[in-house]
Amino acid sequence: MKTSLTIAGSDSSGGAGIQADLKTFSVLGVYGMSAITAVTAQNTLGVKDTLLISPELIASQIDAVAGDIQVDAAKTGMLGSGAIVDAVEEAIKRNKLMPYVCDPVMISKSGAELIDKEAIELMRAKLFPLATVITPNRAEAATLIGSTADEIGSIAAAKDAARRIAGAGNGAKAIIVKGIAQADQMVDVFFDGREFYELAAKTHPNEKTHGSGCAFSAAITAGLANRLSLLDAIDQAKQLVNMAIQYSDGQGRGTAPVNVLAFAPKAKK
Ligand code: PXL
Repeated sequence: MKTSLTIAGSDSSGGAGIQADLKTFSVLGVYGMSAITAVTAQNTLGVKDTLLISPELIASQIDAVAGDIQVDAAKTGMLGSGAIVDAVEEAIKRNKLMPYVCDPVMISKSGAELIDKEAIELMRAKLFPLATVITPNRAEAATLIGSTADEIGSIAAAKDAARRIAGAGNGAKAIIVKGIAQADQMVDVFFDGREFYELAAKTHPNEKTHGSGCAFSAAITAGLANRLSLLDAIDQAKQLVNMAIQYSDGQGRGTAPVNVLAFAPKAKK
């Protein structure tokens, strides 16, 4: 069985973060492992409290796992602070974690800030160059180019942002900018450093999307662990998230979590 490691925050509601990642790994037949960067007290209505784990304990979780079990692919999600970004960069290099998917988590669906400004710049400088792909949504891509989400409202603007973030040699090797609404479609723009690809799926206006970004980057990670090409891993992740939103089970009184079990293989009759 292939394996994946997620380096991310815990979401007590089970919809996003570590919990979304492990569920997604499982649904794709991958053995999941975790290094927890933060504990959030959270439900579908919002983040009530957060504790960042010490950089030393985060590094020690990664070293413990990777020192024993082969890691076929890794991802990062919520990192929280510059000191954590530093520790994670060193641990990724020390343990040669590859392929590595960087989800540049900045703000929760409910609007809570999950990382500080200084750490965003460190993440760009230290983690993007190590990543196989980075997976910003529109708002995150906008932050990375000093723009606003509204200004990345078209495919052309998303391509421009992707080129600016991935370009310049020392940037990310590949990038997917998520969530460009076009008529009744949600389009993600993938740039592999040479060519652009547009991945579209019908929009589900139910807004049951808590954890969609985490499930997406986790699905890419599991796909890479299973030795899919990056484009095939992204394509599978898009289908998984699309079904997970469509078949959300509707938990909670706020933004309901996605349901990654919707992508589970169906038993043959
Ligand atoms: O979806 C981003 C995200 C990542 N990690 C944790 C979160 C969230 C959003 O709520 O709670 C721990």
